[in-house]
Amino acid sequence: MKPVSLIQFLIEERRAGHINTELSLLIEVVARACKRIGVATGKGALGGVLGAAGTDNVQGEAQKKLDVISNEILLEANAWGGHLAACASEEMEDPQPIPDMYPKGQHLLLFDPLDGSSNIDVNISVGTIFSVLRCPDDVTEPKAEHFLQPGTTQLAAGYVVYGPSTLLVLTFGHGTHEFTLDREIGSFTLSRRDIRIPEQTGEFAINMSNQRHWEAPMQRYIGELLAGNDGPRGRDFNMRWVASMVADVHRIVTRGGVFFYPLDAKIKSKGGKLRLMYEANPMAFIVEQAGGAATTGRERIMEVQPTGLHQRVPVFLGSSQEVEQATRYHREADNAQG
Ligand code: AFP
Repeated sequence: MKPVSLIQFLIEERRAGHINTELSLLIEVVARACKRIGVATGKGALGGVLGAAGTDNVQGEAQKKLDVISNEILLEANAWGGHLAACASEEMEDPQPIPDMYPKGQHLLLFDPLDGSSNIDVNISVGTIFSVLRCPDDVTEPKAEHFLQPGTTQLAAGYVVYGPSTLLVLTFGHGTHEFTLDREIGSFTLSRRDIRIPEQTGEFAINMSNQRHWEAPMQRYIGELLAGNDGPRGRDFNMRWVASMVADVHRIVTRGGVFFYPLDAKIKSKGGKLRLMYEANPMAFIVEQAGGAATTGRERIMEVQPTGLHQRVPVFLGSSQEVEQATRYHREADNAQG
């Protein structure tokens, strides 16, 4: 098969009427910025980019040097790109307007510039996650409220995983597709079109160290997986946890599986651990477009009406049979409590 570059693929999507020119050019800018982030993360200690930045982000988390570097690379690339009205990041409290000296576009971009950054110093895969929304027509200076659109309104979503190879996984709502960075020519090339996540799986991902803090339906569901062949599920399940959402989700997009970051007593007051706008929504769009499912344990993630730019939600995503079973246990428990 003749290799298909990302640029060719974007032109095909435009010709198919799935995206407009501005959106395809925006994705090119984001992909190019992620190539630069890949180079920076790849340098590691030799580039002096490991370790803490000495600052905290809006969530009160200690920032890694590469969190700050990746954020700046994405802001800079998208500022002059001319396809955005504004962007928002995990690393910034408020949306970043496009400087007046640059042309503005009709899109809003949200991103987690370096997800899993607590793993960067131990050389485990990390990634960039992004989501694209339309800027409301009558808005010239977007504020946080203009980003608060449910996941169903996303025009595009994607992640780049910086691992042994650098991969871009992307959806515009017409399937989910994977591109591998050809480091010799420096361009992303289509490596899998129309990815399908198997409905059934024998592999789950969750931070087991939080078990005692989970709600009863989560205890029940995971308890049954751990009981395996000797329990009501009648088959064994294996566990994986990288603690980089991008890496855990990419494993599921590649061979199936189910990922959970449920509500627990420790994070209940925050509403969850993972952020809705630039982690849960884009991953839900990608997974659903690959035939999987994504809920908060109670409702479809992409139907959650956002109330805050950095809002957190519980996340259940992956192979549909397991997401539906775990969600059913939570709904049954809620109904039983009346
Ligand atoms: P960092 O970006 O701070 O490393 O957090 C990573 C993350 O947001 C997500 O990528 C992981 O799935 C999750 O947190 C890991 O959480 P635990 O540290 O509780 O395992």
